[in-house]
Amino acid sequence: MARDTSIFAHGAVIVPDFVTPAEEARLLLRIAEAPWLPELRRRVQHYGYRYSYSGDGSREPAPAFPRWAACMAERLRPHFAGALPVQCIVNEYRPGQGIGMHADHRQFGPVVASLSLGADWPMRFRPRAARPYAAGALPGDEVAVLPRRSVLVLAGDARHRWMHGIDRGMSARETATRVSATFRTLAP
Ligand SMILES: O=C(O)CCC(=O)C(=O)O
Repeated sequence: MARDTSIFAHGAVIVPDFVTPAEEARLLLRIAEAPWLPELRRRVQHYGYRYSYSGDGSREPAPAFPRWAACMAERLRPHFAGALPVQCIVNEYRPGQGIGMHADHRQFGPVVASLSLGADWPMRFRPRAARPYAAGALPGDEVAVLPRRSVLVLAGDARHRWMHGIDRGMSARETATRVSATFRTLAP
């Protein structure tokens, strides 16, 4: 992928080792003991505000951030230009599970930051231009491995003009479970 067409030249950054192995283990324990929402093909937890997957732009209140999420939100502030993230989705991906190509709703703020836990997993990135929602590989897609304990920060064009997703074919080759916690502010 030519450097100037990469999402990493347009506002995406991977911050390695954002949490230590001991913190990762504690976070996974805290997350595992909380209730999961079973409404998708993967298990999720929503905090602060519920994210509407139908794309209707609704923003219903959700349970308050648990202590671990409040600590992570505080630690992520510098990546949000000092703003405190107020919405978090935890996603659990088992091998063969994924998340469709999407860009986050515009009612959330200009930065999205996703903490990866449990396993290194690949994520697909795609400019929004042509056939943005197609599953599987398209020419021009970029795949990057998100290392466990890292944070992926999407800002600027990477947030609004690119899509991201994990396709199930790709994840079927994985052997371990990945858990992510994605943090957002609200749009002004
Ligand atoms: O799993 C991730 O890192 C990203 C999750 C995501 O894109 C979302 O919850 O909208």
